[in-house]
Amino acid sequence: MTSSSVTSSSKRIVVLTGAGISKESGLDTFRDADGIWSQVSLEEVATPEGFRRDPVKVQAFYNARRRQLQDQAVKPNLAHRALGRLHRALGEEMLLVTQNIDDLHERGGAGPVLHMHGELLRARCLACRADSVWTADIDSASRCSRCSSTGQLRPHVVWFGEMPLEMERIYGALADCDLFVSIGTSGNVYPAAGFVAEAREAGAHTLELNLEPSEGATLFAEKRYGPASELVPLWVEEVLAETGVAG
Ligand code: BJW
Repeated sequence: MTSSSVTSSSKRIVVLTGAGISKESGLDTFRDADGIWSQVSLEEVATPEGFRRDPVKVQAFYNARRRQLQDQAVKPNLAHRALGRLHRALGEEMLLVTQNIDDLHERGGAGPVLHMHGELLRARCLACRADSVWTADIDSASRCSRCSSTGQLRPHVVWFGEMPLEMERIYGALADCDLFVSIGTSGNVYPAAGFVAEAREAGAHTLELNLEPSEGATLFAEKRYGPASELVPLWVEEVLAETGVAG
């Protein structure tokens, strides 16, 4: 990260977000009582083995979520918008890492966003390995826009047992940050659940913003609990006031 865009009191910030930040936009979380894993089996829809066993079922699961994401009713909420404002103000001093595959951070004004578990609006070709923008359903007749193979597209998402994206860049930023903030994630899924320990090791202040204490709550130096749409805008105001950067 460079220090060109902020004042001398600036901090290098890594923000990690999870499904909780998109809950108030109408997207289900995974592990809450009414969450996605209470409706479908994780092993069947979020593993490479599940995809090999029943690709039609897995494509249907992601096709439905892709359609829902593009529904007019699903919009960035106040938390996404506040992070967008912060990201624009801090520029490269802030790395926004999300486990979410939705595009609500981008629509809320943030960017570039590091989607460590992939993106719902992209498809990956098993033949040429390229990923490209994909907003329609994927089925056995879908054709790769790069190599023209048919029936080779899968959702561009990271399933259990697969390597999350851009890990080197994330660990580099964690080793070099002054502040690590985790928002709306239960801390059940690694490697993301281990980021707080990396940031502590680097001497960073650590803050959890979540509806309730996460699995790793005791590792955070500071914690605030409540809905993201309330906590995040307040925290962003504090950071902008501290750094003296106009939001
Ligand atoms: C609100 C709110 C509101 C509600 N406001 N908050 C140790 C080290 C390394 C790996 C492992 C390890 N132990 C085990 C593993 C393997 C495995 C793993 O973690 N398993 C666990 C179950 C134990 N991990 C993997 O396989 C990963 N790959 C991997 O590890 O590669 C090797 C590697 C090793 C070492 C270094 C680097 C790599 C891949 C994980 C892939 C996860 N994929 C999914 C699905 C795909 C995308 C999709 O379909 O959407 O990603 S699973 C699912 O969980 C999804 C999410 O991104 C992820 C995290 O969930 P999240 O966001 O935390 O959601 P919830 O529902 O759990 O929590 C929501 C929270 O919000 C709750 O706390 C609520 O209270 C809160 N909330 N409303 C604020 N309004």
